[in-house]
Amino acid sequence: MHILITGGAGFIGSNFVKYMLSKYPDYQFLNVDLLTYAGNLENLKDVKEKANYTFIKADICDKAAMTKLVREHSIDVIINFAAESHVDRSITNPGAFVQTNIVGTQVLLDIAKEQNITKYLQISTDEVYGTLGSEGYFTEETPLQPNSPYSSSKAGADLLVRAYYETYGLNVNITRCSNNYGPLQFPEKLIPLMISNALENKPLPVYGDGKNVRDWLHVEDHCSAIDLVLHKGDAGEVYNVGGHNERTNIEIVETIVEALGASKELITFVEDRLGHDRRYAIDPEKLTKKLGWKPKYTFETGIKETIQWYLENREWWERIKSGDYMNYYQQQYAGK
Ligand code: NAD
Ligand code: TDX
Repeated sequence: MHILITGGAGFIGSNFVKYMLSKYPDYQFLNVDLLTYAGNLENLKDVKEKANYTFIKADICDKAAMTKLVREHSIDVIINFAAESHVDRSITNPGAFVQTNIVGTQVLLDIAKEQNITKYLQISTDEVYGTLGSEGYFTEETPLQPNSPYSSSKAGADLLVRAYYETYGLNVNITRCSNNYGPLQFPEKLIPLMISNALENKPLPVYGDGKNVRDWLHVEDHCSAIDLVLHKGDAGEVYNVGGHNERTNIEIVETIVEALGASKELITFVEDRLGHDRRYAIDPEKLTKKLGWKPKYTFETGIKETIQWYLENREWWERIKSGDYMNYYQQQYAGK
């Protein structure tokens, strides 16, 4: 297989590139990433010399550039991770989300159709389903009711993927996973933000009452799910990915504080996120029963290993936090 991975310098994409390179030495991988604030080639320094791996900087919205790359590298599969991914940023700047997440997906779908791509795999999110009350789970049949500009743009992309299957018969799959955590996650997201702030003895900003629930998935378990869908997914199907690890945000923050021996006094309740979804929880039965997926991590083992990774890779996140990210960070938390 000749696989195009877009957004492969980001958190999940770079974990996936490494996972696939070690599992499939006979496949060819082309990683295309625009290297926005979230893209970091340092994530891939261990694999950059591999003969079956190429990185090229490009924008998925640039049809001419992307078509040329797909042709030159004889691509037969596209896996689209590239996105603007942070909900808080989508609240302050929705335009960038519409551009990359919707227009970028449509450009890739057109290329897939025109260049006879054999499989197009869209990496989506459980956030397209909206929010749950205290009971129930998202299944693949749950209606799409996205609430943030981010999740709306991901839902828009999912609908285009569906349309290219129904209208043109393109062989597509969509995966919708819950919140990922693990090594190489950009420290604007809850878990790496809390770990790194605790290590720097900085306040730990918890939105609202801290009782919003997220369903946590280790990034390596997400990678194994994508691998299965890539090889065994039925055409046109959606697969939810989640490991039944629901936790309130305050539980997560307290777990981190305890593991690091940090002071509980750092926990600071701040103004809530606008339109903050209350609870996400995935029913992964289709993936487990039909494709035989089984997560390797429990939340307890995964969070322990993840905290250890951030302890051992302090320079990685310190470099990010001291750069451009600081401007955004100061703006985001100003007055909170
Ligand atoms: P990320 O923000 O860490 O990485 C996104 C990558 O896409 C970056 O490397 C960035 O440079 C690249 N990119 C952005 N715009 C681009 C463009 N126009 N052209 C090419 N590359 C571009 O995000 P992530 O957390 O790794 O998420 C990856 C995918 O998984 C996204 O589609 C996201 O919606 C989805 N997802 C993430 C989570 C999560 O918990 N992180 C959960 C569910 C779904
Ligand atoms: O400082 C914070 N304080 C806080 O209480 C931050 C950054 C977050 N939170 C809360 C908001 C959420 O309830 O923690 C929860 C998790 O927040 P994020 O890490 O921003 O993730 P979330 O908004 O749930 O979205 C993530 O999961 C689904 C990813 O960023 C998305 O890309 C993915 O689709």
